[in-house]
Amino acid sequence: MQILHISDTHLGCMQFNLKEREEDVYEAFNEAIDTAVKDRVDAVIHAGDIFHTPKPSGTAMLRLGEALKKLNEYGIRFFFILGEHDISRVRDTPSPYVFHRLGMATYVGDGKPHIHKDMLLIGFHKHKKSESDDLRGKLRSIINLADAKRRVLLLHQGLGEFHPYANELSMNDLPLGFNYYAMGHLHDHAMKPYGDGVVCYPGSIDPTPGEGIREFKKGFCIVDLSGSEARVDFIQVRSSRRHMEYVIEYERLDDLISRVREDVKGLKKKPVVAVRIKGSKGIDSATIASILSRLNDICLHYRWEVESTSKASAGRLYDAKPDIDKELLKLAKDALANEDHANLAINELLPLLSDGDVDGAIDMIWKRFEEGRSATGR
Ligand SMILES: [Mn+2]
Repeated sequence: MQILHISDTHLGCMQFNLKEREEDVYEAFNEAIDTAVKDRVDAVIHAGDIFHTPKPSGTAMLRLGEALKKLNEYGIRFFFILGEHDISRVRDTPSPYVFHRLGMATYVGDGKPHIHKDMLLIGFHKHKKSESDDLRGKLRSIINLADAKRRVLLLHQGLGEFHPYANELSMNDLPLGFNYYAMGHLHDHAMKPYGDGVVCYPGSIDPTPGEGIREFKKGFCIVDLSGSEARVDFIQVRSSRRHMEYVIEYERLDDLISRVREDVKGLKKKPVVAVRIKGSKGIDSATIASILSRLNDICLHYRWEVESTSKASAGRLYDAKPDIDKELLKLAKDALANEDHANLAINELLPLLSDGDVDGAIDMIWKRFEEGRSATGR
């Protein structure tokens, strides 16, 4: 029994608003699907954040549909749960669920046991941090793992042991008795042994906007469940567009162009480049912009920032900003003088609007308005 575990594909995601970056994501996804076919795996399991937004573009829907069609042709079943990016905050059929309804894939985020060959799959869709207690209860109530030989649990949650700021659950909240804990949500690949099994995040398949520009290794996992222990192979995506980081003194900025030119030799795709310029005085932005404009022919995209030599650089975080969220909510409460309105603004509207989902935000306001109207009996 061999499965391909993938997560956080964010189909339709377009880093820097560039069409090329959207294509990179599809290319990475297709690599995973081609590997599933080539290795004749018994199933593909997706641990959530299939699409980048709850209302994906037609192209993103089509690319998933094409992948599922191919898997179906080879008799490989696709099982999935939903991540927060897949779930609309208004009542609507989640986009990936369409493929479940059409019989092309199987949704397993309902907490019920699903049997596939000699494997038992149980999954839960993403639960918000405020629903963690509810999810813990559901996880505790998983008993009687039937006589299935292989047992796999799918979750789209942050575990504190893997990321201190994304601690929706701790590993101890996971029920024992599974051979493999197929995780999604964290975008860096990582795994740890737990009980008689392995807890594994494959990570995102390509950098998403929140991840910034940094060197990376992206991929998916081939998991062999034939033996008593799960054997996990992380397969790196080969088509990834390189992200390159350069740190350079302001005075030596001229040298950078030839250095980058040398480094991009042999690359199939023009890279994305981040330049961190060090220096303390006499820094002129116009000079920097003019020198770096020569990167335009050799890079797809570049960004630069001046790093004051006296200041420590801030860490990069994504999918995890509990303190900022809390602070925003507090400011909104102060400004609106109404806790309900502040919650609506920060927890419901802001996530929709920051994804550019204006229709979703309008739907949300209508829904609230109608709920309010029925509550007052009018
Ligand atoms: Mn994600």
